[in-house]
Amino acid sequence: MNKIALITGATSGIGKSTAYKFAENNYNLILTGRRKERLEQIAQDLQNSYGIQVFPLVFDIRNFEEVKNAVESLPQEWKQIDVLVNNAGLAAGLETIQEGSLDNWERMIDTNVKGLLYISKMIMPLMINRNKGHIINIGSIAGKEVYPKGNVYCATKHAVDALTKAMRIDLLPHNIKVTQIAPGAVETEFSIVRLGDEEAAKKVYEGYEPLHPEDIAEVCYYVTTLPKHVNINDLLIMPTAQANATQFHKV
Ligand code: NDP
Ligand code: 8X3
Repeated sequence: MNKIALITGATSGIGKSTAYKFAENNYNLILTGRRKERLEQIAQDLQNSYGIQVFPLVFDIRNFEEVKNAVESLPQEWKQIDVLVNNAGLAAGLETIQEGSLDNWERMIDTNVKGLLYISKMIMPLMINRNKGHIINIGSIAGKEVYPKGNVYCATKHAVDALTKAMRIDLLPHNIKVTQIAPGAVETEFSIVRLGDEEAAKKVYEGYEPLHPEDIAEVCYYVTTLPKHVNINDLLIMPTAQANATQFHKV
């Protein structure tokens, strides 16, 4: 029987590539996001291309009732979740902390921190019941360092870093692996969402080769392939042309 992975934020970028990587490796997939049409089109394509089954769940991860109803709507056989990829997330704005907007702060905290907690709260008991599972949290270089105008986004990713460590401790008796994958710059819709401007977003990746979402998907799958007794706790993955949060070699 195929294993099951639930990937949040699968309508785009890292989540979407991760869905293709797990599908290639015969996982059945629960894919989530708010954009229903995209999710259904991706689900159809994965089913046609890889002969796996996909269960799309459309919800806003910031709303616990929606998250709860969605997970409870899964048929029993779909609740045997082997891998949870906590990927849905975003940055909103790039402003000094004194100029930052409350609306942007709330979007980031509600999505990146509370959303990750909401979906985990629904899935952890299912894993505990089966005494197995693997949770992969997508952190960021922004969860390891703080950079100018990164303030609240960096704080949310530092929270992901802390929650990953906390999960590893509290889930220890339940045989559940917990891994953080923390990327540097990856070219996705991330900067379009952050800056609200496609031209400005394009410039973020000019003059060097950023990571591609497939690079992260590859590693995300790799960490699930290790023997039962081996867990990768934390991986910081950068473009070769990026040394840390702020230093790039651009030509
Ligand atoms: P994208 O914008 O391409 O993808 C973000 C995904 O998150 C989308 O599928 C989106 O789905 C989903 N999402 C956002 N808000 C919500 C919400 N409220 N409810 C449900 N789903 C939501 O960006 P990336 O692929 O780059 O981002 C994925 C993760 O990687 C994020 O956690 C990001 O912080 C992290 N990251 C990104 C880096 C980068 O440079 N790109 C580097 C390091 C980490 P929809 O809009 O359909 O709801
Ligand atoms: C996204 C990468 O450097 O913009 O997490 O914070 S960065």
